[in-house]
Amino acid sequence: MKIALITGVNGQDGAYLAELLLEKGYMVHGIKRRSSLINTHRIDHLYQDPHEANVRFRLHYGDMTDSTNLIRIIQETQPDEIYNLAAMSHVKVSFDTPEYTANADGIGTLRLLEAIRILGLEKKTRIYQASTSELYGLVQEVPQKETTPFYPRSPYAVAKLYAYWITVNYREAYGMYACNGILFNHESPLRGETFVTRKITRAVAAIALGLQDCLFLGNLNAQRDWGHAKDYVEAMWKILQQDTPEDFVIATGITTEVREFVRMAFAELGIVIEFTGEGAAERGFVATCTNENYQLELGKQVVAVDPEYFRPTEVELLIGDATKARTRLNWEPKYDLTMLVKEMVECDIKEFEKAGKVQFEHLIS
Ligand code: NDP
Ligand code: GDR
Repeated sequence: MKIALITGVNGQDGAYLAELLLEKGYMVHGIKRRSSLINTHRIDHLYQDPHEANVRFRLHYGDMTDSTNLIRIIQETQPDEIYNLAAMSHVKVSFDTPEYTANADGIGTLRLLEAIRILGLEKKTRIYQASTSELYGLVQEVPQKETTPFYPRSPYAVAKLYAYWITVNYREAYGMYACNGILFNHESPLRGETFVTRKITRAVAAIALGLQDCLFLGNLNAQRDWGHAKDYVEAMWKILQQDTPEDFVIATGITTEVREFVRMAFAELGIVIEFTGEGAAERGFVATCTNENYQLELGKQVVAVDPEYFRPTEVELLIGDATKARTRLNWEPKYDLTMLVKEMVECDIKEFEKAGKVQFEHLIS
């Protein structure tokens, strides 16, 4: 049985990857941080009672800022594959916590690579590094591929740049099987609520259900190449199954404005939005609402720009060329953006309805 270790196992990608590897018959170890409230809801369905026989999913407390902890977990678990997904992954927040971001996202990757070396596992353990399209930052070439020069635009991206190159360096210096997956934005119903897609689909559901008035957003002009996290974790696995370690871009090749994502999400519920104004004065109004389940007043303002969400330096355009992954890994995304938006909006509607029902039951019992 192959053994995998996933850092950031309770994040969006960690949850989908753990599920995939368990389906493939792996023993899966995951590292999660201690938190004051339980935050394992994304992986609770995978939980196995450690007291039972043949357990194939185990969680370990750990942190990317603690070398001793990482060395001990790797020594105990002896993984064939490590997927380094743990990171302070919010670009805007990285401007508020730049030093911590460098430590966890940059030096954290070095700590894992060094742990493998210290334990003499260079020839046994393969490692996947969660690199990002944010490395491309200020546009140098369109579409962006493996050979496109990097120009990071945030403390997050700069930390990930270090992680990218230290992974390449350990591969070249010590012959380790260490790879970067340069993944473009990928979303799902499990996406954190403060990333723009999930913030939008949650707000659209809440507005339609009469639980929220207005959705406040930052830069509506930004363009992103959005895929589905389920497709992208499959690419991570494929990257570690090749004969030789290499880096791959994973993307759909289609880019869409934030504004258009907003339109698509409302349209999913039969609500047509019209935008007026420009920059910080831009607003979205309900033009028509054909879904009789949602009683939205025509002309109601449901979107507004709040400059609070602008970033000191922005990444305006991302569009990836995943030809290498398509040809060498035989990787192909199964979801398109329409399917993704539909799944996210439907899940958020269900979540609010479920929460409402629980509240109601609570009131009458
Ligand atoms: P999430 O933010 O959903 O998950 C990040 C995970 O890392 C969480 O489990 C978090 O734990 C954990 N983590 C954060 N800091 C530490 C730390 N110091 N020590 C241990 N664990 C930590 O991110 P995603 O799942 O979306 O992304 C996975 C990885 O891929 C990240 O590295 C991200 O930067 C990268 N990436 C993501 C892309 C995307 O579009 N989703 C695209 C390209 C790259 P906790 O829950 O406790 O905060
Ligand atoms: P990103 O994702 O920065 O691309 O990083 P995010 O969803 O945060 O932003 C995408 C674009 O939307 C614009 N935007 C807003 N963003 C947020 N979060 N909130 C808003 O209100 C808002 N309004 C407009 C942003 O300015 C940006 O242009 C994600 C993360 O998952 C990273 O970890 C990963 O490396 C990259 O994707 C690829």
